[in-house]
Amino acid sequence: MPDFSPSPTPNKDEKSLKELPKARFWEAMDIAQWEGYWFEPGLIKPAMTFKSTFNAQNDDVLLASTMKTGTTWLKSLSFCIMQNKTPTTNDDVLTTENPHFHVPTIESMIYSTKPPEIDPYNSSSPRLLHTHLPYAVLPDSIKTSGTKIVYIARNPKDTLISMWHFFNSILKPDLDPFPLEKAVDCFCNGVHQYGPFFEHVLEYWLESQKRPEKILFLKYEDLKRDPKGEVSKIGEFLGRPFGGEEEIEEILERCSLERLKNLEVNKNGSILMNVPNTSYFRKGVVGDWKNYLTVEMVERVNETSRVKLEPSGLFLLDLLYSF
Ligand code: PAP
Repeated sequence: MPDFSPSPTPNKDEKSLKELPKARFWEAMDIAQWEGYWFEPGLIKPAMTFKSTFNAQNDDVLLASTMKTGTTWLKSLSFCIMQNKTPTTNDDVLTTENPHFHVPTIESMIYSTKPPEIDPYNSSSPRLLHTHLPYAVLPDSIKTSGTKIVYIARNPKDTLISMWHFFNSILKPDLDPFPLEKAVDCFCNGVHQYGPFFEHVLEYWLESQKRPEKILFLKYEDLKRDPKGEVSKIGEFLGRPFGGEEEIEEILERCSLERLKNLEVNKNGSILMNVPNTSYFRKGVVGDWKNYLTVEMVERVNETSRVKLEPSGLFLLDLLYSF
């Protein structure tokens, strides 16, 4: 892995990092804006290094998502699919480590509590990797090689509620939750980790429309509605079609929220600094936003989504439920 520690004589990138626009997320966390997106500042140097040095190969697979849209599920499913076998109980590696260990998120590896299963910069292909970075800053080698990208998006209201629970538990465990009205505001203005959400999903969506053989664009709600159909689609896309329905059922069971949540390895410890493994697994339902958002909040998020996504043919609102 490249060295991300500050150099004694700051280089151009390090100097320019200091000049990036800054904001305070939820009055609790500093974030900085790079290439139009907001990040916890420690992620920006690894993101720059990834962009400028990563050498993708034709058979690499990159999973991509913004936060809280189903990353952990997609990592688990893709990991099992890429293993290309039906593991017996004894060699089911999902029981040995959290999915984020098996499929590292490239830019946040510096915060790993132990080195992830593979070093993206030094292991040979095919590599199964993940990033939360927007499409625009992906390395050119990923865009121009045969590397396949699988992106997962989610209803913005459920994403927001998932994010609200997550950051409340991480940033404010002993305090009252951050006011939801303000959280809606930050979300719609795009001032949050890996935000703006809407531009993030739109970039991948547009690219997937241009190059469907390169980017598979999934929706969390479709995976919930038709898990077998969607998992079969992932297998086909990755060149690892399933032999039969039982194989798909087995993988779905292996990667189910209930099962993963109750594995010892996910009930304890932390794969990334300050983030308990338990926090990746909550309810995993569609439409939980109804339990939290007021009519005004719903209208604000819906309107943002309608204006920003729907003219491009991307519909993420209430695919299974209506308000
Ligand atoms: P991340 O961005 O921190 O990696 P991510 O995995 O994208 O988080 O999203 C977490 C959401 O996925 C949680 O949703 P919730 O807050 O609405 O409940 C989590 O419960 C859900 N999730 C995690 N694992 C699974 C799974 N195996 N099946 C379905 N949903 C899951």
